Amino acid sequence: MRALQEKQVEAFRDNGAIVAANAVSDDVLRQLREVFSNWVEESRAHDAPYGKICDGRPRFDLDDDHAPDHPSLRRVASPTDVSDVYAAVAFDSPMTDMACDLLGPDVRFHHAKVNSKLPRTKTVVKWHQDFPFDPHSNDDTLTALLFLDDVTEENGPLMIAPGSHRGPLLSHFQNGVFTGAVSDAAAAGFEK
Ligand SMILES: O=C(O)CCC(=O)C(=O)O
Repeated sequence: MRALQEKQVEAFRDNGAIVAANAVSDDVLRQLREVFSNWVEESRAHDAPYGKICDGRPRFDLDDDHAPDHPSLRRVASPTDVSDVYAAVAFDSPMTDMACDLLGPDVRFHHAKVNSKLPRTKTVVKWHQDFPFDPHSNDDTLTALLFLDDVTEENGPLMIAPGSHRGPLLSHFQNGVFTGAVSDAAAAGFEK
């Protein structure tokens, strides 16, 4: 059975993104939030990024305003490796079915992460395109972003630039260094 309606699939093709409800059950959402809260609590005991994923990078990434009484855990890399519920959501959930409707039926999981913008922390995610982070030989790829909290204009909502999936691919380098963000001029174009 399909998880998305045809008009949602068409909207995805036209705009490059859709918002879809009920990607996980209420109980699974509660479990995801609980696991994440535990990671935030654990982060209070650390003063530098910690843990390790398979390529050697830290699993738990702290922003530079992190302190024991002000946790600023901004990213958890590969949560699917260390949490059964995060793995279940990635591999077998309504969200997975939605990804299959958009790309499938044959799909391959690439990676997962948790981005967080905790209250009163410095964390920002700058305008970027995902493709340059994980170049592929074709563009049959997508990012499924599951919101664990209600999203408001005040708590760091994700923004997208509809239609930008049609290109061009923009440089994420400045002075020869990969910055993970497009130039200020390109970002201003996205915000129009
Ligand atoms: O959390 C955000 O604001 C953006 C997330 C995103 O674009 C990403 O993780 O690639």
